[in-house]
Amino acid sequence: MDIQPRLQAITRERYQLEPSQCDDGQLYHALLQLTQELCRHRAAPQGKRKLYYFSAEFLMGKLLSNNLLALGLYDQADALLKQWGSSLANVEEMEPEPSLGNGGLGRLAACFLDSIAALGLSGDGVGLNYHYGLFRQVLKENCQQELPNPWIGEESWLIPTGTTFTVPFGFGPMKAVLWDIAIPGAHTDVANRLHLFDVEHPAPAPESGIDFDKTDIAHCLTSFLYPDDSDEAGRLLRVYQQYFMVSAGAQLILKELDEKGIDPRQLCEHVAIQINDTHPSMIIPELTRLLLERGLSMDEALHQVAHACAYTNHTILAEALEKWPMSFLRQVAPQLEPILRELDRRAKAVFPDPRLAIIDGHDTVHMAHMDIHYSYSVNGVAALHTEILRKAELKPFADVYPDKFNNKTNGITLRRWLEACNPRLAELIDECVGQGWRTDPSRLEGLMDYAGDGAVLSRLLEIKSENKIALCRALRRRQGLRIDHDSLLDIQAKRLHEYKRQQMNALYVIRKYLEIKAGHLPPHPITVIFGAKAAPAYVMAKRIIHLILCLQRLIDADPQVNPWLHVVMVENYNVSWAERLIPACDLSEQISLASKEASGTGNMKFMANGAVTIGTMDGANVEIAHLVGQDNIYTFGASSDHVIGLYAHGGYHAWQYYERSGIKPLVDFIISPQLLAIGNDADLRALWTDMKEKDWFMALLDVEDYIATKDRAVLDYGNRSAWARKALVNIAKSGFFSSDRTIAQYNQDIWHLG
Ligand code: 26V
Repeated sequence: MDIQPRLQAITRERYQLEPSQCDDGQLYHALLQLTQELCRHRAAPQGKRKLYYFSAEFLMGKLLSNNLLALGLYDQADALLKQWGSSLANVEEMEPEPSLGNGGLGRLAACFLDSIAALGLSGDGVGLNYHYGLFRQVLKENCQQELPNPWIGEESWLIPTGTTFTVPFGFGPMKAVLWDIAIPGAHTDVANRLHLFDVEHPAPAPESGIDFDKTDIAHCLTSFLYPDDSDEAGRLLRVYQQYFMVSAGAQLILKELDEKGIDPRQLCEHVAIQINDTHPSMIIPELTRLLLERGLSMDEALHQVAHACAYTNHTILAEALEKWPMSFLRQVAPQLEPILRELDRRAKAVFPDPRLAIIDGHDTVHMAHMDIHYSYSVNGVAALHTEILRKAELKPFADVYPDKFNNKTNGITLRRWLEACNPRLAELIDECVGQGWRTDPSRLEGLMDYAGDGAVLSRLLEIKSENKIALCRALRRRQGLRIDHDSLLDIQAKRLHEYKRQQMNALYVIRKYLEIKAGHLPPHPITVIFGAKAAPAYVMAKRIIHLILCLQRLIDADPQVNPWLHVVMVENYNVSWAERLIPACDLSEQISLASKEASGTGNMKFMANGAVTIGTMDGANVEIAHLVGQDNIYTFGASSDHVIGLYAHGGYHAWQYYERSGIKPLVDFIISPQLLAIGNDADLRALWTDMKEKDWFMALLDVEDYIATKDRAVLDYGNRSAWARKALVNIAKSGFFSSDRTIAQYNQDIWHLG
């Protein structure tokens, strides 16, 4: 299809200008309109069963390039824009990034929508339309500050549907307004939808910061994703958000069934509901309630619900396994209480073991327990994670429901995370193995034939180098930083959490700093880059950011050190930053405490872009290591079994490790005069104390092994052709981590969409 005439007509109509006279903002809006028109003409996929993927987060990233790629118009649009004096890259700068997610779980949901559509499966997302998103991170005075992140302009990807539902809150009914985002499938002619529910009259952005009236449910329910839940009003608001999403979503499901003329007594034959972590769990009692209203008996309703719902667990961190006091639920949705009590009564009648209870002795409702009893599938997100769920975290459940438990190792869409973000690498792959990998990622394996091909390996290094230059340019433009693009780029980009151990990486930086000051230079310059947001109420995470920023300052100002070492904290790490960082990365940091990272998905993105991983045997790192082999990954650290044993027996004492001669000077440097001169005394001291006395995620247990392993990687990096070979093997083996494979497995084992 030739899009030039329509684009021309749009710019004439909108601006009375030819495309070549338009600025990038005008071109962006013209392309947005065109893309929306083309998506509108796409039909929904057909199937006996339709999937509803319920998630509190969909971390979509910018949509223009992705949608053009799916429509098969990417190259044509780019060529036209170049002809008109711009480019897709420039025009894309005009697009605000939708801010509907937080980290891995939300980005996974977005990759899944992309793959579901690309496989031509009938499946829509259901979530909330947050106006100010997570938050926008600003780095000021060596600290993170939070600002609203508005992304919905006059025109956006949101399509008004005219559909509304009434959500029956305890305080009275509230209207839920449905907006849609089209999800066109690549290599198909169908499109699914992301359904986002919103309040009728959203509140304006807070004047400063992200504080707002958490009790003003009617206007603020969709203001922010994960409002600060350190107080009761914040926690209640989260329950309001969750019930709003599932009540409106359940009504949407029943409306669509009605429109197809299907009796709700056959719901489970026509509907699959994937519950993405526990945030949407109230879909179970809510759908049950609505089916009872439609005349089904409790037995009939529960049969339908339990054969429609499937639950994915994304974390084993206890604090993220949600449980709500019944008093909260009663306040938000009193009509759920009798249903929840009945669900609990029935579960207890069959399984009296109190560990399996939905409602415990304190009248607290355990959402994951409800999900497991009333779903037909429970899955973990990587082989190790599922094994830990089965053998430890959820063992009592796996013992009574062995057949419900299954693994679905996460995946990423290579369309965004390779084709779009690293087009030169994609072209090189085309030249080697043909274009078939774009629809069948297992063909990336064909690259293994080039592991000894000097010409291909040097092309690979050239492409990496170009991507590094582009990243350094972006860092200079956006943050005024001067980074040596020839240095080894070592990147840790993910949410900030103690279990992910950015603090351990900071200890490596301190070690290098001290070595350089003592005259021991590394074999080549190293740049350690962090991208991370800390949850606003997570004090320790903010202190780790503070430490990193203080180190950045210290090193930047030291001419003895900065030719050899840099530390960079990227401001406001988001999908767009990830798309620049990942193609430029040499060494990918995946250093969580073994057993704590359910899967990780950044690890897969870095690998597919030819970064070599340094990582613990945790989450999907285990599968990566297995695929690429020990020569092509740097693994270190205690095993998950060992770590689980330490927690079980209280066998870890940070101070024993702190006293070691290789560790103490690094930890003590946190409160050195140099750092105290830059940073905040109380914060650095609190971090120091925590690290040597508590260190809940055992950074000191692994830090020596980590430093030795990383030093080995840094040394190996000097052998450029051997390093390029490692990169090539990583790319070749990354096909397994395509979310198309993951979704095909979900469909085959769980959804059966037909
Ligand atoms: C839970 C909570 C609860 C307290 C308030 C804030 C908050 C925010 C997020 C969550 C859920 C986090 C779960 C999550 O993101 N898990 C990640 O899921 C990825 C996709 O499966 C996986 O790759 C990561 O390893 C896992 O951490």
